[in-house]
Amino acid sequence: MIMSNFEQTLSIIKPDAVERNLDNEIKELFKNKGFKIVKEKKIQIDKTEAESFYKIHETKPFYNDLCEYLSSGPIIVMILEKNNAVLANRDLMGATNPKDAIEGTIRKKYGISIDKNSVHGSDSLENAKIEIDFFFKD
Ligand code: IDP
Ligand code: MG
Repeated sequence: MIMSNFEQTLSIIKPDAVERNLDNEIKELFKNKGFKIVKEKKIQIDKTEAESFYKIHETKPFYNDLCEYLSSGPIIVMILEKNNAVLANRDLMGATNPKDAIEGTIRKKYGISIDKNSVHGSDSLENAKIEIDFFFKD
């Protein structure tokens, strides 16, 4: 029996990548890996929205900088869909710190530093649903 595990996950192309006009290249990497971009929009969020989005990190020392950063410029938020999308996206993104990211990953290719690491991706199916709702609930 073929097990199918079709999922949706939330991806964000972060300000450092949008600023360098890397959005189309990054979208191509997703498409080449078999992701369908179901919805996408280019937006800029304010700091309060960033604080809400990253609430799980509110006790971390980098929380304030992280929220300042995510709200510092335009971002592209996308719903990505494919089999095992959550894990497949985490694999394609690479390690949080681009220094630790392996060859072939987005963060290895484009990440500048641990904070300017070019992309966000949901870390679980449960959080994917919450994050998709956060940006696309209408
Ligand atoms: P992830 O983006 O790989 O899921 P998380 O641990 O969820 O990593 O952290 C969210 C974001 O916070 C990271 O993408 C990164 O931009 C930033 N971040 C994580 N750890 C640090 C740190 O130690 N210093 C500065 N920024 C960090
Ligand atoms: Mg995370």
